[in-house]
Amino acid sequence: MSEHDETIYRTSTGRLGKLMAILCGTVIVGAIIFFALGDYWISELSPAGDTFAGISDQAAAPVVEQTGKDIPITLDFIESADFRTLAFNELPGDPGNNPTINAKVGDRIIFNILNAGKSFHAFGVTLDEEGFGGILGNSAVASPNNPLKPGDGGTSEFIPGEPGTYYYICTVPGHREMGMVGTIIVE
Ligand SMILES: [Cu+2]
Repeated sequence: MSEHDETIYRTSTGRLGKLMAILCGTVIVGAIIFFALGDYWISELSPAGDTFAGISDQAAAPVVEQTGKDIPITLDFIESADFRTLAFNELPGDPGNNPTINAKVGDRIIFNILNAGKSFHAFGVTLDEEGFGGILGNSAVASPNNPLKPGDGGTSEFIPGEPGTYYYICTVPGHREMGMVGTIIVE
């Protein structure tokens, strides 16, 4: 009895060709479907992407009953000579540095923002105690992706809907930590 008395199955060139044709056909058809619908696959962020980008399904904040009071605030982005300290209006230690804003629910705070520095900056109001996300309503002026160039400015407004402590910040990552943050106290 030899070692190889069982039938040994071998494929033929013809069968191998057929296999390759089926595999290639599957890949090509799959690629056509994938690329034809590419816009569908990528036009919406995944739930994880939404979370990362700070997009939520929650309904926009309920319309706030306005008090009719306007609070105009002028804020200039400024930098220390060595660029290590960033601030609004005045450097830390000087009167007028990062002024605290007091408002009541329904007041309209109107921001007049100017980049008086040499770096890029952007503006927004957030409830977050750290970081640069969670910018509320129409409070943003420019954005980290499209910031204010030196000398550029803009306006925005913020109507707080609930009492609490809010923060106005530079939304360029890192700038808040370097000092570009002020408090809005809403009663
Ligand atoms: Cu900044």
